[in-house]
Amino acid sequence: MRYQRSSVLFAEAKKYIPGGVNSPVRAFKAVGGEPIFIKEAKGAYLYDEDDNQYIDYIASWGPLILGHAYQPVLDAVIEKAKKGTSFGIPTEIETELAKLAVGMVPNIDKIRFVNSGTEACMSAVRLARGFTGRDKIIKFAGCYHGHSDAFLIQAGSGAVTFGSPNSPGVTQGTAKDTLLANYNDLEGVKALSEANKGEIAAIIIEPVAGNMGCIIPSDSFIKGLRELCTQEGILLLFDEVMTGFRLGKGGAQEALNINADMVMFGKVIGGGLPVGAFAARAEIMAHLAPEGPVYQAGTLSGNPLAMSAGLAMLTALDSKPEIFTSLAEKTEFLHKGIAEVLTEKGIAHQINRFGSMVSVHFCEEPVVDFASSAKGNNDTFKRYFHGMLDQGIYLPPSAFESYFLNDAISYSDLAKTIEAVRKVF
Ligand code: KE4
Repeated sequence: MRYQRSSVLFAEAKKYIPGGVNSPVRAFKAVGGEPIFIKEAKGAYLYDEDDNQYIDYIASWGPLILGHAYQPVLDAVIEKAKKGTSFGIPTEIETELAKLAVGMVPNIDKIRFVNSGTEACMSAVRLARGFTGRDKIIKFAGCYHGHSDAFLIQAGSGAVTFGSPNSPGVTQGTAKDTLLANYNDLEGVKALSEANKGEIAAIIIEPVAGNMGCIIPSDSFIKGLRELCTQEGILLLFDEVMTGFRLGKGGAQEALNINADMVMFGKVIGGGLPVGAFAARAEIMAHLAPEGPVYQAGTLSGNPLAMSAGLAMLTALDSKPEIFTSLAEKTEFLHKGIAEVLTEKGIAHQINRFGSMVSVHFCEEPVVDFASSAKGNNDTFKRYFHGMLDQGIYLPPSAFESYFLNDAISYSDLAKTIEAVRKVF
């Protein structure tokens, strides 16, 4: 049986770990069925516990942009581990990675390392509040910035009232400081800003969204946000946990030609080990402890083992920027191939793509925000996901996620993937 050992392992995992997973999206709740368990991975391929091979389109949700077990990262981590993994005392390699990252990304002078994208976004919001002396933030429905309380909020009752919790355990007290707007709706943001004049510390956004599938901001929307923030003294926070070091050296700021006030990173910056980061111009970062009063800390933040993976990864990307072009071309090839098959089969679909982020939505209307993305969350998607999985293609197990291509994927892998779509339909 194709998934026998995974099924046994899942039953065992559920005895000791809630839902059998350490992050909900892995449990296949959005697509049905049981998750597979991975034994190992190399390059573009995953191998599950039943020795099935898969072409991997999630790359651990983004980090492994050069493929699994990338040799230069392995070598760096193995060498570093022999000298100790963490000291809780400053090390030179933290400065090396900080210097490299600051050199690759525009508009940042200083960077603070943490251990996840959640920590990066949570800390950036606290710093924005501390820097501006304001309490409220605006976020967008469908954008995900990690699981800290301020972000687990859904639209409140009225268009310009505050949000309401979308998870038990998040208090009304927290929710009142988070305002909800819709992606690509600049008028809605302006209305919120007007109704809360002088009270908004930051607008936090995924500059190219990846948690509603891939959604690209309209030029007028993202430019309008920048202008509004400048005019109102609001900090524009780019959550580049997905886009950072994936869209190019300079991430979404460079790709969209928009200057953010703060940028948050995760995924690629850690090369597959737990690293997050947030960065800004010196004036803002000077407010962060121990230099300034805004507190933020972490036992394993900047640990040399994780830094060694991140340094090897960013060094590879910095020295071979053609990787970004090659990845974008592979993603375009996949997009066109899938679109051709779905059109030929008469399947209603939308495909959104930006750089090496792409998403397939089985709906009639263009996908430009959370509401339109939700229309693609249907049985056709579930049939597609499992049909591809059974043919050895591992896609994100949710209609609200993006594919993340890794550069180890070959054109023959892409061709196989397109052929598999044809077989499903
Ligand atoms: P982490 O705390 O999971 O490292 O990062 C949170 C985060 C912040 N910002 C953006 C734009 C993100 O995409 C994420 C995390 N992404 C999800 C995938 N959509 C992680 C997968 C998971 O939750 O297991």
